[in-house]
Amino acid sequence: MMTLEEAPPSAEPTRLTDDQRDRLAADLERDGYAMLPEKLPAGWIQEALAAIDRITREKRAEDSSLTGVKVQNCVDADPAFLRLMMYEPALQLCYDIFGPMFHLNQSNFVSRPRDNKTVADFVSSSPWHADGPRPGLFPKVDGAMGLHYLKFGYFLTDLTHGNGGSLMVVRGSHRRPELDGKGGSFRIDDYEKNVVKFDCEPGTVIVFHQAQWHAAPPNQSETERKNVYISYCPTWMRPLDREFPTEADLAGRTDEERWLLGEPRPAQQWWLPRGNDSERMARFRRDSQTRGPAIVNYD
Ligand SMILES: O=C(O)CCC(=O)C(=O)O
Repeated sequence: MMTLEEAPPSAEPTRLTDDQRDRLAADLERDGYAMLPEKLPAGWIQEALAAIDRITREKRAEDSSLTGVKVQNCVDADPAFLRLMMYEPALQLCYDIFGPMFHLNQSNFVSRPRDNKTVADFVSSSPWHADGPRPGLFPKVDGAMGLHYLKFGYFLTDLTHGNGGSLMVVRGSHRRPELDGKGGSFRIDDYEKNVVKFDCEPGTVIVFHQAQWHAAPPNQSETERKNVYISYCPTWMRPLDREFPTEADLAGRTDEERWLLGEPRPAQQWWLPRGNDSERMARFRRDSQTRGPAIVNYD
């Protein structure tokens, strides 16, 4: 396997082609998840790892009992995560699914060493669930869970050794009620043939539907597992784990970052675009669309 140092120095991610977008959309529709065709550029991985290591060190210095560290809303914690929020292939897929009116729903990182804890608290490990909160109570569309947000997992450390606590999903489960309504009597063995485990290389990006059943077992390896999750939802949905920023918070942000972070605006403008709102994310349109007029016109 290629090490991070040996990886070609690709400064920026490669834009998805329209064919790749079609394939990813089909994978998402059928399976509820997809693996993006390219890994994160090596420089992006290194920058995110440096940020995770710095913050994790600080947290452990404040509380020496900490093993795993999880930081919610990490885009506010270091520019490396803000850069991940702008990952072009992710924003292209969001544009395909939500159109121009989407924004940041959630961001977090987890640094997970082997800690021999058995509690599935989303820090040491994560139990089987669909994302919520209380996703079973979300409105259904044609009997199935609608797509409320799209979640991207950025796996920054090696998981190919197989016992690092890799993300697992149940293929196709986004079309079923949460854990088939079994609650405490749910047994993953009943779904064995559809369980997919991402024992992946550093830089792998997995996208999944929020209704996808997923879990991550404890890390039983010597390699601390470090990853970032970033999700996006339509602008009419309130973000899950963050408040909207003030103008002062947004100082120095680009136009696209301001849009994704949720710049202050009149109430109705969260529902329908006004002025050039539907152009703010225009560069994430399909190549076939960028040559023509905007496809969404609400006026
Ligand atoms: O631990 C993991 O990788 C899964 C995290 C998770 O299930 C979640 O954030 O909802």
